[in-house]
Amino acid sequence: MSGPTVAVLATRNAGKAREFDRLLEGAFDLRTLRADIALPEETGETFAENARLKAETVFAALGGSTAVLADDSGLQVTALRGAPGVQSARYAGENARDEENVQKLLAELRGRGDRTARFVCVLCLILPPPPIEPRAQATPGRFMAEGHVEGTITRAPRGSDGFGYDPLFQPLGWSETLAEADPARKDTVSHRGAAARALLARLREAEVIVHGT
Ligand code: ITT
Repeated sequence: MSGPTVAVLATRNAGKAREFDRLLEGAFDLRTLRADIALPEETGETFAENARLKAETVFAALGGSTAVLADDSGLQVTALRGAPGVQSARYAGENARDEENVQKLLAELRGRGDRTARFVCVLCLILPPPPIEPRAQATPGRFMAEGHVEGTITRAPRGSDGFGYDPLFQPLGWSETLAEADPARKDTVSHRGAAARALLARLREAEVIVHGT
C-alpha cells in the first residue's frame, strides 16, 4: 500500500513548517525546501497571487513531478487600513526579525483606539499530473484555500511560543495571545489551521486524498 503523497513546502519560514507538520500529518509526507531552490520575489498585491507565485516557482524548479505547497499569509490591522498585509514579513525592512516587526507595529498603533486585526492565510497546492498517456494532455492540479482569524493587538508582547506577530495577537474571546497558547490550541483557531482544514476538505471532495484528518 502506498503512503501519503510527498509534498515539498515552498517556505523558508520554520514557524509555518512546524504548523504544517501538525496540521497535515497523515495527509502528506512533508519535505522542507532544498537550500539551492530560491523562492521568488513576492511581487503580488494579494496573498493569493503570492501563494501561487511561490508554489509555481518551486513546482517548476523541482521539474514538475513533485507536489508543492506554498503559504502566503499576514496580518491586516484595521486602524492601519490593512497594513502590514502582504508586507508582514518585511514590515520593519527587508530581512527584518520578528521582534523588529512587532516593535514597529506597536509604535504605529501608539495612541490609536481601534486595535482590531485579522490574520489571513492563503494556501496553494500544486499536484503533478498523474502518469497517464499521452502525457502532453495531463495538466497539474492546483488547489487554493484560505483561512482567517479575528482578534486584537495587545499593548505589549506576551508569550514565547509561535512566531511572527503571535506575541501581540489575541484572538476574539481569548485572554491569551497566540504565543501564550499551546501550539495545538493555536491550530484550532488560526488562519493557517482554517486554511489547512479547507484544503483537506477540498482534496477529499476531489478524491485526491483518502488519508488524513
Ligand atoms: P515564506 O515566504 O518563506 O513562506 P515569509 O515569512 O516571508 O516566509 P510571508 O511572506 O507569507 O512568509 O509572510 C508572512 C508573515 O506574516 C510572517 O513572516 C509573519 O510575520 C506573519 N505571520 C503569518 N502567519 C503568522 C502566524 O501564524 N503567526 C504570526 N505571524 C504570522
